[in-house]
Amino acid sequence: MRADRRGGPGDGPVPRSYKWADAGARSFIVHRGGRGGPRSAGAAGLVEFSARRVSRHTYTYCQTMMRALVLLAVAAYAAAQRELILPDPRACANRVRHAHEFRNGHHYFYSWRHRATSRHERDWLDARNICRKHCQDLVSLEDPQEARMIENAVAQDNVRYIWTSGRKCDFDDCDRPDLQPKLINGWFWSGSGQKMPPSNTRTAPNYPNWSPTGGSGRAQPDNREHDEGTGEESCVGILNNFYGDGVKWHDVACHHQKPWVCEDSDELLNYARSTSRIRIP
Ligand SMILES: [Ca+2]
Repeated sequence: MRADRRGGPGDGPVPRSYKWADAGARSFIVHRGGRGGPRSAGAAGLVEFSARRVSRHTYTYCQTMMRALVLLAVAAYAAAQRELILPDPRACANRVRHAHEFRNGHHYFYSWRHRATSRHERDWLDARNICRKHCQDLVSLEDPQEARMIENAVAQDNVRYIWTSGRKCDFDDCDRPDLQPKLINGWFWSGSGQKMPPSNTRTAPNYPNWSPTGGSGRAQPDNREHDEGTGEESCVGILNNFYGDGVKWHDVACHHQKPWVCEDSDELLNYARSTSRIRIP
């Protein structure tokens, strides 16, 4: 089933490259920019030189144009470098807290329940940064109760899909034996840094709640886009019955745009409180 070609997992590939920076500067490939997303880092590939003989004037002109194109490519590449941001203490103090969802000392934020973001969808890194500005991060589902809380909200509000902070460790420094194979043992919650249980096991009913199916009919995570040559499915979304499978977890390419859920980050709250005189609740 390829219903995921419209806005969901699996949008068409336009190779881009940008910096992954939640644990240091790293590069990884994404396949579509989109709003607020990475911009062309491959523009240098557009620069081609004809082998035919040219006049000195034309040669100089071409040299100038090539320099300009290379500069444009460098500028585009620089613009494409995206990193995680530090929190803004004032934004932290004024963060929207959906108070009825207060758990283990953490407030949560549902993008579709807040008027200003109710229609917004962002790629995974942009969504993280929106959360981080407010001393939160994308939600981490470290136990079945928290997972049910978020999954129930997705179902009740009839939200098509959302981002979590789930991430596959498939960048530099992820070659530890205990993280192999990555599709089974390489998953962690980037919001809290906690490792997930192996994706092929269940520690409680429907936890972890990976879908038994997906775009190619295989159990998740399946890294389907990798097999199709269009990228890596390195981020974890919750999809609402997208494949007739109920509200389930899917590995999805990080450039896709989705609503999101933020959760208070103790680390970012402590940082903002220690570096600002603003009172942050
Ligand atoms: Ca998948």
